[in-house]
Amino acid sequence: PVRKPKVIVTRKLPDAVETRMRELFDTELNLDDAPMTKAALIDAVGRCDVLAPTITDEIDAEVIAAAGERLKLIANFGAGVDHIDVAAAAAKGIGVTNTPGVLTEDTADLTMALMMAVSRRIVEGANLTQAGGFSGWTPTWMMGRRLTGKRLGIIGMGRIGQAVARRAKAFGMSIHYHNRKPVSPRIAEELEATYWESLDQMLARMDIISVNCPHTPATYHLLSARRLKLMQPHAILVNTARGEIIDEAALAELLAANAIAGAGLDVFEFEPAINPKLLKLPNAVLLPHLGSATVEGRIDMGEKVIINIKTWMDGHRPPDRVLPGML
Ligand code: 8YV
Repeated sequence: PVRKPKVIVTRKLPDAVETRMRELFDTELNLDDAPMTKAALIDAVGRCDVLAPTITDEIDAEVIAAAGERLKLIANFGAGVDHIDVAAAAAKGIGVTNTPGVLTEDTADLTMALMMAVSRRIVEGANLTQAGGFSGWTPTWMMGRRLTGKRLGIIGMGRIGQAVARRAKAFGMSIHYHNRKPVSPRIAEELEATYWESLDQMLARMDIISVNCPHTPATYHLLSARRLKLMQPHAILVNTARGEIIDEAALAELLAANAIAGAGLDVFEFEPAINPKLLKLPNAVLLPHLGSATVEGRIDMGEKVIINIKTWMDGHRPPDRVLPGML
């Protein structure tokens, strides 16, 4: 019989996923569910065929250098792979896969939820009401801003960006986007989306900005202090991608000064640490990285990890291979 590959899973995954992995592979689970230390990761890559990490594992060049002969695949549980040095892995002949597609709709839903929460002051209103602060309706009570008819500028028009666009279109918003290149004419027509080659120009004209691009060296601090200042004072910024894409300290300053009206953030530059200024702002809605956090989504992500490992095991190219320089 063929030896089952040794798979080390770095975090607690949904039970159904862990059960299936145990059936298929010689699976080692991380039972205490704490993020792995660097030393634990270095130990793990030295004695497995496949590592199944998550965003909380920094698989840098040092970890890759410690990989043993056996390590052939890093099957990430998640779409973003900015915590993995994909080029260093490729140089050692180690493949990297991710889980795109299955978290698209959930992340787009959460993007809309943040947009609505900020524009309609939902968290502020809910907190006030539960604290017993609803003292009676008045015509000017807690007015927010309408989404219908507003201009949404999407940064990064991949799967998630397009799913946000579809939802926003149904809300009666007009769709604008900045991307490395325009989407296909068919998609542009379906979404009635306007392409902005210049991010600066788009930022200056939008009512809402949604960040939906991956974090790469090219997008690190893409929304720098200078660019954030181009946004209109009534504009709202939503980020369900990666914190590193925005200069978080600069954003906190601008929100505090009401130079940007509000922000809905699911991700942070130094996650899980959050700029303390943001924590105190009434115009910021902050979530603990929940983009793909649905029961269904997390099971689907686990299934993708399994399919990628199994395909590789069977001697084929895994469907979700990430290549250096691809993102
Ligand atoms: C995950 C994510 O929660 O897929 C991603 O890129 O950010 C989230 O869906 C996380 O990455 C899991 O590793």
